[in-house]
Amino acid sequence: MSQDSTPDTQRRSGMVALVGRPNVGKSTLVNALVGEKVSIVTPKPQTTRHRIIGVLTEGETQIALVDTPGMHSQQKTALNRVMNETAVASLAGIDVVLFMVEAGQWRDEDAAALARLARLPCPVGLIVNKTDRFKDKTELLPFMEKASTQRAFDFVVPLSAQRRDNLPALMHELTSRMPDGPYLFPEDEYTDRNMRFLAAEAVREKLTLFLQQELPYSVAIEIESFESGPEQLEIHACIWVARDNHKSIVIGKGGAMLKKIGRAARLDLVHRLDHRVDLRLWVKVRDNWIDSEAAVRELGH
Ligand SMILES: Nc1nc2c(ncn2[C@@H]2O[C@H](COP(=O)(O)OP(=O)(O)OP(=O)(O)O)[C@@H](O)[C@H]2O)c(=O)[nH]1
Ligand SMILES: [Mg+2]
Repeated sequence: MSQDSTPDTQRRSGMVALVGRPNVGKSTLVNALVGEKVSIVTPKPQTTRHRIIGVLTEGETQIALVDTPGMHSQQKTALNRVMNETAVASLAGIDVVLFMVEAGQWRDEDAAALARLARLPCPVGLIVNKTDRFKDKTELLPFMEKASTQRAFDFVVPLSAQRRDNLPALMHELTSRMPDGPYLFPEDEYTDRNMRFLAAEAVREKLTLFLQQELPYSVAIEIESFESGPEQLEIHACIWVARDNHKSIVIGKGGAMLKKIGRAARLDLVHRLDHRVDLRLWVKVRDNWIDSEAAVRELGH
């Protein structure tokens, strides 16, 4: 029995994984359901690199939402491969899988991601996200028809994660499928990740937002120290880049870009951690780290 008066026998608790190709809105949905910023979101594909759990406890049900890196066909670098492996490995021990696509778009990469779910023993629901892009919802019907016949899905929910539209319909589908049992996480926790991880991800989010093109894909953040002083959190983070010329781009003219990234990440962290934060950033080069599996794993992937 847990600390409050509800016996575990009346509770339900389970794991729900979100999968799909990059950029369809998986992390946005996890954040919308949990009501906290669990996972970083950017307009660029391949933003999420880790398996991150967002925890939602409501009524007598706890749902652990597992955000995964978008499954992609590109396997060029060791980092690409490790991200795909992470997505597939995240499906072990899952009670329900949500396969997400973008309203109106069925690409080869969606088909490839769905093929990877072929032998899953658990229920798989189809989530058609970004329905806000269709003013007239009847225009969505042919797409819904096409997407929902790509597999014998257990349920289909169209929604807008960004506008929080139709989330109750999804909650209804999930809650009824959660097995009986005690909570997997403490009720007051909303993620399995610690503050160090959230700090590193805040820096990576700003970097991805502010830097152009390919560069964000070859950057990793390492928290070198994280200390809680009487006044504020002291965070020292190293930005690892893969080439010498990347270093000068991240630093920017007179250090302007690094300052911009640091300021935005710091404000984010102050807001999320409800604490004063002193964030110091360094940029270091580790030649072609994204091509070395050892380096990819060493840098936290
Ligand atoms: N219009 C619209 N945009 C959305 C919606 N949900 C997410 N987006 C946008 O889609 C982009 C990608 O969102 P993410 O949540 O990072 O997508 P993801 O599937 O986690 O991407 P990866 O981590 O790269 O696999 C961002 O610009 C979001 O703001 C939605 O419901 N409507
Ligand atoms: Mg994501």
